[in-house]
Amino acid sequence: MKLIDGKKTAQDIRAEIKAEVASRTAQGVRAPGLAVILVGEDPASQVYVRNKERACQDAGIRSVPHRLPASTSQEELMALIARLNADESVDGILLQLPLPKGLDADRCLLAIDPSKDVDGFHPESVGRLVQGLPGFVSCTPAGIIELLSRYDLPTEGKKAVVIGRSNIVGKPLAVLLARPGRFGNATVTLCHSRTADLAKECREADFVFAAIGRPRFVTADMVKPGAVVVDVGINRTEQGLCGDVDFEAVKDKCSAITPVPGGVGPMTIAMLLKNTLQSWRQRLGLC
Ligand code: L34
Repeated sequence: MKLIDGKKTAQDIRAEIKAEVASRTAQGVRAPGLAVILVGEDPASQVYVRNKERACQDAGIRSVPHRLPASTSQEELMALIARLNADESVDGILLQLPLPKGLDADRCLLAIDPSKDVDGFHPESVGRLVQGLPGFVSCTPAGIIELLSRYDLPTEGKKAVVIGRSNIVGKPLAVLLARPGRFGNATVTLCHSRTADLAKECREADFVFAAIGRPRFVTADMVKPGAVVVDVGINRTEQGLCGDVDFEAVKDKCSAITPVPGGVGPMTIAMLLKNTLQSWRQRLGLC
């Protein structure tokens, strides 16, 4: 079994980004800017946002935090987004999800300028992804494809099962896996809570992507020997952080697997920096 080290791969990518930012800023180009909006006090979101801000700083990306109370109104949030859209020094706008009750995430995401949509959640970005047009791809699915590519685990011609149909992970990941290319061209099955026989679908898969949000949901009997298993779950249990895959049981059956923590999570952050870098290049005409 090969352990797919997302933490190490993310560090490599962050170093590449840092080098590019350093060489451009040394020539007098302004640093990339990412606005990070966090509404309320969700403890997991606070951890992720802190990790994102630290990664930005480290890479020479100016991160501008906007921490708002859970009592923030929809109109206040819309006004902030409008202000960030108009701010020339902001290349990317990140609205950390989920939002507190009473706020309409879809309305907010629709208000973000698609040219600053480094999270890839705007309907225009999603539409572009589905149509195979250039645009921002959401960070978690993009990070997964990047891992497959850097570990040379091609999906072309293989059967891929994605478990979970969220807008953030499952749906865009299924689209990416079906795109042309060596790390696409898979025959994709998108499974969810109404799938008739999920264990059977998984057992037939060469690649399993678990994004359900249920601790140790994927068990050894669901995995074909030699399959590649990617665990997208981050579940907080009494025994600490745990993925959607029963790692200890599955690790000896598969050919490669991502751990939790240290797998897909750090890649999500690396891809956010990469999207911010891409936006900065496009906005400043550095290509
Ligand atoms: N807007 N909302 C927006 N964009 C995103 O891309 C996200 N996501 C998801 C939740 N909401 C979002 C994230 O940032 C999940 N997510 C995320 C980011 C980072 C990590 C996990 C999820 C991460 O750093 N994971 C570490 C462990 C961190 C911990 O201790 O909890 C890991 O090694 O997996």
